Amino acid sequence: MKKVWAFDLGASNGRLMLTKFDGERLHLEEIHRFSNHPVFLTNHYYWDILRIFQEMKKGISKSLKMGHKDVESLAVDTWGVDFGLLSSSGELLGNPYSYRDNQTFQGMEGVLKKISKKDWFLRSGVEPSQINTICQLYAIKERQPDLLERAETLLMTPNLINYLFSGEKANEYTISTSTSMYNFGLKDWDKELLDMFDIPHKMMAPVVQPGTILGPTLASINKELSMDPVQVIAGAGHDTACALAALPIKQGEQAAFMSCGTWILLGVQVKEPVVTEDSLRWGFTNEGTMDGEYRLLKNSMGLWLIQQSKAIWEKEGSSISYQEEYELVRDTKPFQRFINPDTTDFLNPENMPKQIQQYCQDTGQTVPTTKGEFLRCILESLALKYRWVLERLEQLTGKSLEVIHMGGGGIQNEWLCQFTANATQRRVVAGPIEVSSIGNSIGQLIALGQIKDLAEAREIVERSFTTKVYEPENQPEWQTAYERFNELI
Ligand code: LRH
Repeated sequence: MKKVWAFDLGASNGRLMLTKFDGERLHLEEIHRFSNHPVFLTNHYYWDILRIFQEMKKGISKSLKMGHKDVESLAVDTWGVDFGLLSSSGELLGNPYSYRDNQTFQGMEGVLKKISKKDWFLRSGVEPSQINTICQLYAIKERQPDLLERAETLLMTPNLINYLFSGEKANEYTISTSTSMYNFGLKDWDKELLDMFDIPHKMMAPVVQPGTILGPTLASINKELSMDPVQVIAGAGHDTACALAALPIKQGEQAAFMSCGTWILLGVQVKEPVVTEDSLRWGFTNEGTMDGEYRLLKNSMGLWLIQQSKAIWEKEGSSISYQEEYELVRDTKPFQRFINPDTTDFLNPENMPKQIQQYCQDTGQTVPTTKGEFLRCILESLALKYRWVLERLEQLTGKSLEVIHMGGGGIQNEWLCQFTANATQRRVVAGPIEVSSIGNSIGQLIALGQIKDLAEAREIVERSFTTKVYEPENQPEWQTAYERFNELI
């Protein structure tokens, strides 16, 4: 029985899973879960990386106390685009910023003064968007040039944590492709682009392939946690790459994948990046997969809209449970109003429900007032947007996509799954929930020689976890709704 620790850090919580592989099946056990939200201070949003690391160590201690002493390795996957900077003595320079910080808007304006959206996309395959690493770096350079002058190494978030565990500085391929600074043609950091923005090449720690074994945990960590060293593996560092690796897509199946969390990423795996006028115009992105191919996908707003609405309701003293949320959606009249979930208005507003009301008012629709109306409006709009994305994915790849594999925490929202099936008129196969942790574990088990490749890994996932199928229903109503939604966006 092989055992590995998978740390999966999301933009609302982080967790440590112990994964056991008996040669046939994967067995996942949640060891530790902690909340993780950007912290607002001095007018900026930061990640509390020290607390995150502390919680990760707490997770290991818990696991050891539970008797898991023969764990082989650990790997970390996180959300994309963010990073930490290290000084020449290898110490962390400040708290990493969150991509939701406002500075990225100015950063994007600056970036676009130097490079056109088209050139940006042609080089990186990544949708020009203010959340990308390049915009953040630009903004930091403008606001506090001394920080970048002092920075000797830039490590993407999962790689920063790998470094804290192992002392090894390396950026992993899948997460590096989320930055806009990785050139998919060169298969390396884009030195010309870095020059354009005065970013020293040597600051960018080298890119290593998913599954690179970085080395054992540091002696100081082993001592602090009273543990035997384990191997630190740069599995797939990007949570979305992990999610795709762990969806039970069969070989030859005409399937789209959907990784459902704070963001929802809907896409297909392709052999080469799809970098065309259309993919640029429609806002698609090409990021790396665990097996060195590409994820052609759209970064869409996901459960963030609901999470942020619920946060406001909680502040107002009227929080709702998941069961109440389910009933409110069930009992609310459908198709009254829609939003385009992917406008920057919804990226980080102070008050999400108010922002939704504003949008409805500006677009001449009735304004939602009850919780049920907000929730229905969000969920229906998300599902309709996924149809929009799916149709364009079919056009871009020339393939008809017959089934959607959904995974991630978001699939616990049954309305999201059913509405997606209804809006797209495709069968939805939902599961597993913990796709990123499973993908993370698969990356480690491939690196350790326990699993041959992703095809074998997906068969193992299929044997190990249950899925739920949602068949499409109510076709005519969703068709009319889609026509209205299309006019709106
Ligand atoms: C989802 C995700 C997504 C984007 C965003 C910043 O967690 O990784 O793929 O990169 O975070």
